[in-house]
Amino acid sequence: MADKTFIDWPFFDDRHALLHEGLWNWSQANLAGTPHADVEATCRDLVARLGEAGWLGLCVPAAYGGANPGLDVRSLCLARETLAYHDGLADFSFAMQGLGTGAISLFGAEAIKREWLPQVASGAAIAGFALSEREAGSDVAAMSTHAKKVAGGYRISGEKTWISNGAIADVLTVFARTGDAPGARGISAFVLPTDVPGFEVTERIDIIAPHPLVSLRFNDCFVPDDHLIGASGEGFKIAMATLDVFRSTVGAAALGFARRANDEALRRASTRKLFGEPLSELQMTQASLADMALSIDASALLVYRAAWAKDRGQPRVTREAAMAKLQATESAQRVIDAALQLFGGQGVVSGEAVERLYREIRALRIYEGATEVQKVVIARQALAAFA
Ligand code: COS
Repeated sequence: MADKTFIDWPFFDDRHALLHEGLWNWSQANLAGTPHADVEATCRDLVARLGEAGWLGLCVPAAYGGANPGLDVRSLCLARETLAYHDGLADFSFAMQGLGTGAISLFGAEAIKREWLPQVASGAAIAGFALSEREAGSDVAAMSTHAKKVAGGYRISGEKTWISNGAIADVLTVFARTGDAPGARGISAFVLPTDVPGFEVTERIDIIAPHPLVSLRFNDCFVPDDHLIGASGEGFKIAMATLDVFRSTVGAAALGFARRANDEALRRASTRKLFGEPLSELQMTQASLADMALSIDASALLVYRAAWAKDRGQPRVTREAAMAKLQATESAQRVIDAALQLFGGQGVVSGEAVERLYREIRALRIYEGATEVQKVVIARQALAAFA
């Protein structure tokens, strides 16, 4: 039985407990056996079903068809944790609706919000976030995609890679260089409907746990002036502020994977006999199970601390979100590895839950800011606070 006692922690309100229970029950009824062979088709289907059931409303503000007045990070984290426990692509499909429109919700023009956010909340439109490039991943300020100011708008040219949903999205948040300012200062954020002429999917990327991931090329794509998000040159800060919201949710997804692995391990330890007794009677098994329980609670405390801090109005949660993502993703990898070890040879059989989790968790230590980036962020914040 999955541990749900954390929902009584003081980080949460009654509405969070209701959300958790409702989404847990929905996931139990709807996500078992989700096919992963054709990831694009599955993600389209998941977005439609998550939208129809009302869960995508958590990804946009209430004024635009959403569930809460603003982006409630505790709700986003609870949703990702619960969906990840049940199915990695369900978590992914949910998360991208939020990340793909986060910058629009936080900084977009009113007309753009009205055009896209209700569609994203209902599942009628799919969203994506186009930041990374071959030479600009961790060092995102090194990007070379550029947007040239022309009459009535901008023309965007360049290439992006590792773009989730890139081939199935209806709308992307795209970051591009405007003007001549170097590094972080010369970047702007745009809304790009993917039916614009010149938009091209150049490559589908097959990864360890299949997801709809692609490389893109923008061939002089025109977007009107009001598709600029925030002010020109503010794109780097907009990207970082958006990641401040969503990095904790990556930690929450890792937490969901870890909780699932832990439950699989507990079931295995209770039922598998070894040397004439249940695996759970062996002290080395108990040590492993104790480490898992400790890691999971430590991660949950950091994830929900970061989410709570953001929800109560703390303007920057860069440090808290970095700690949450780092701790939850790194420790989930260890929890899942230990769970797989308890399964012995059965653990590496394709289709076994722990085998799937082992592949699913790996990318989370890299995307939306690799562990090494989170360490840089935490150290910089500690040094700045001391100065
Ligand atoms: N919120 C608002 N503004 C922020 C911010 C945040 N969280 N973080 C930084 N900024 C601002 C800074 O205040 C600074 O503004 P000023 O120039 O006015 O002082 C500006 O942005 C540049 O910040 P900084 O100097 O820290 O930028 P760096 O180029 O040194 O980058 C790291 C710092 C490495 C932390 C950043 O590039 C990063 O997070 N990289 C990972 C990106 C990522 O997640 N990639 C994956 C793509 S998404 S799948």
